[in-house]
Amino acid sequence: MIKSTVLLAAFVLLDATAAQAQAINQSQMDRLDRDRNGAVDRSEYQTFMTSAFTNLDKSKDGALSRDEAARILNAQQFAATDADGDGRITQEEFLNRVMADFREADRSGDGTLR
Ligand SMILES: [Ca+2]
Ligand SMILES: [Ca+2]
Ligand SMILES: [Ca+2]
Repeated sequence: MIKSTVLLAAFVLLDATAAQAQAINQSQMDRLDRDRNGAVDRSEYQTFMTSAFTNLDKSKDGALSRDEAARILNAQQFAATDADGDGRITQEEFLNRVMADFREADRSGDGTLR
């Protein structure tokens, strides 16, 4: 199904159980699919990721430090997501990255994951 590291990590973050860390299962897809039409569209995905960002930003300064991001990103992923290289991941940088993941996962290019 979805092979995105960041997406998987966000689920881990929100659910924090070993079993859920292994794979994205159907119930997790259902949590993303808010209107229950059987597909996850861009806005549903973005809503989910925005709340994941908010949960990660413990200091509430609008950006993720390396420590805050450590639960979902390794050093390499952090560097790839921190587009301007200032050592902080802003919400914009985070969403740019995860929406790129969405486009990659959306092989059919119809704007939904199903
Ligand atoms: Ca939907
Ligand atoms: Ca922060
Ligand atoms: Ca940055």
